[in-house]
Amino acid sequence: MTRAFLGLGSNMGDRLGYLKDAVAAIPECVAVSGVYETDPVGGPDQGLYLNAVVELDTGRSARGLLELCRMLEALAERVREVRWGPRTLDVDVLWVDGEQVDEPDLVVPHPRMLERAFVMMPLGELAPDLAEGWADPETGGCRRWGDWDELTGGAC
Ligand code: PH2
Ligand code: MG
Ligand code: MG
Repeated sequence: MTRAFLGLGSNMGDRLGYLKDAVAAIPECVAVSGVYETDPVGGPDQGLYLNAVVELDTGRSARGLLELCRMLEALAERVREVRWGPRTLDVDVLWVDGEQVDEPDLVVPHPRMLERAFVMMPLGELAPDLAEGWADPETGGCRRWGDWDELTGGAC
């Protein structure tokens, strides 16, 4: 079994509800970070995101995790329109211990995670080893909303 991390984001509809449903549908979930409310980075004018990171203890490869991410997004009836546009749910493979992938549809570790406070702040709660040395230049638009357990009743 391998330690892996997925990043979750939502900025449409019942944002916390989408995060909750996704976490509940990840069988190998072992921990969830706090939930952060974050300014949108890139893309068109759009609403604030809720972001969180989930830790898994999994037998799936990075490729298998990408399939899980797509399944979770389909559960949230995500419609792909503009790149980096508003979405009910985005789930990205951030990191898989011991695995590196560089393919057209999948790059792991996630190629932009170090630029994104909305990834590194929640990731740092679960994996200080992966966030060590990372410092957000501006603590850019990323506010901790609350603990997962308090907000959701602890589903994971
Ligand atoms: N995801 C993006 C683009 N911009 N901004 C925030 N705050 N949170 C996100 O999850 C996010 C984003 C592309 O996946
Ligand atoms: Mg993303
Ligand atoms: Mg994505």
